[in-house]
Amino acid sequence: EKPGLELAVVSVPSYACQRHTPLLHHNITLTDALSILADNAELGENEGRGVAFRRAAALLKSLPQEVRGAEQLRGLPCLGEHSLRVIKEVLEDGVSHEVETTTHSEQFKAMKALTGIFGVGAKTADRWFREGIHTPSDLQRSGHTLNRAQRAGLQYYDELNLPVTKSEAVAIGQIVESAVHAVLPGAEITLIGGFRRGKQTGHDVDFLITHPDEGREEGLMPKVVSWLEAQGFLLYQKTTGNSYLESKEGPARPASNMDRFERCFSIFRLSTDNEGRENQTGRENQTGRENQTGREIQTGREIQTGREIQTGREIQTGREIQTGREIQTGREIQTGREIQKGREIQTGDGPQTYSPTLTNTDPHTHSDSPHPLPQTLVVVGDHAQKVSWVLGHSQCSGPRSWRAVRVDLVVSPYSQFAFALLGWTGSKLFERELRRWAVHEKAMTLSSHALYDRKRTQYLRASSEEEIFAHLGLEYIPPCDRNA
Ligand code: 8DG
Ligand code: MN
Ligand code: MN
Repeated sequence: EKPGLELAVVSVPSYACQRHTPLLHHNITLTDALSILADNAELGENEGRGVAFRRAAALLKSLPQEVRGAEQLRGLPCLGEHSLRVIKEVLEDGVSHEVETTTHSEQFKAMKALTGIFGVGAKTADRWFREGIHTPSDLQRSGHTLNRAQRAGLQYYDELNLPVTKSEAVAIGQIVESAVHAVLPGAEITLIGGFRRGKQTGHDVDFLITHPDEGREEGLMPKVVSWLEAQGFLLYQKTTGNSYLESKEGPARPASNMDRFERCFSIFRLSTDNEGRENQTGRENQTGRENQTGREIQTGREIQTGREIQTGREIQTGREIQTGREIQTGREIQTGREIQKGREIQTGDGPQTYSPTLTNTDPHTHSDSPHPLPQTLVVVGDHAQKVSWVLGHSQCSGPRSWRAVRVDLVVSPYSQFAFALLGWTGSKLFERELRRWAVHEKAMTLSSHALYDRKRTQYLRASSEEEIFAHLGLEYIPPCDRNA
């Protein structure tokens, strides 16, 4: 009668890094509910509670089939009392009261909207919320002094909350490759983060850069950034130097989960039409750029012709397709960010346009109404400048042929490459579980730099991810199965 009752007797290991967790799984309704509660806990700076919900969700993601009844969950690890209660409610009633209350709460909606601004964390968002600032437009109007990251975050709010597609990631990869090879021939560039795990969309694009001759990679990031800046590819960048060598802590005792590689948080300016792509920078008279672009035009970007972007129809369709599923499942408050988190099935290779026009751009309310929000429509007089962030550009001068994309670059010495690769491929929970496994089960300390064996008091070398899993006594889990 109930297929899958045998789930109860299947033994499931309790660390996510011991399990295969594919991108597509069988319990989306349940994991969506739990992930909203995890988000809410994290926004309330209750990290422990957040992790508990994330672990429960990850367990469900790893199950070979759909859970139909709570009795199937008996004997499974990672399901705390609270998570179990939520799961049972969803199984029985289709929804969880707590999840519904959360998604409709003013505070949750505001915190999601504000932390959706690049450069804004939970603490800052909470402070603003308590001052009555609930949306990016409230913030814009407030006249608050913002740092450089936040100003860029506000300016490109809409675009940065639209999923980055795989083909956009590929195009960015070609630009990064050009930059890196221009300043350091022989350097190797690897796509990391969610795209390496097989996601079709992401909230950003992550790259790891190294060079086989150890030492050649030193000081690489500022050169790459200068090159990119000179070519007009960067809308924002913040580079931080390698602090690993100077650090007194040593890799065995990292101060936090943050690593100390040379890295760059950036916002790229990516051309979105064929004309622009012929010289990616959008600067008309660049020379010698033909070889960089010849291939990009062929990368399945047919729907991105300038014409289509200019027609309001296409743009609106794009948004509707991206949000359609959320509407169906009553997940009104879900934003572009959510869509990126494991909802790739729906977005797929869908429209890659963004909205440069006055469509409804508040990600938290747009599916409540198919009509544009008044706040984004009032572009008259003094308001014109203030709402210009909604348009993603400073002048209301019509459509443009590029979009902003968040890009993370990391440089690692060759000898640490495998650790950096493992540490930056994610998912975040998978990484966390790897480190927890290392400490609690193996008395080892794992970071994105090294693996330290505390019993043998020595570092364990590895030149591949497989070797690291082996050192840890774990079965090798390929990137596509690290979607915990
Ligand atoms: P998304 O962008 O598609 O939403 O997903 P993602 O690619 O998995 O998330 P991400 O936020 O881009 O993070 C990618 C991986 O990088 C993830 O495993 C977490 C890891 N990571 C950071 N910051 C740091 C850091 O400072 N140190 C280390 N070691 N890892 C980090 O995001
Ligand atoms: Mn990413
Ligand atoms: Mn990232």
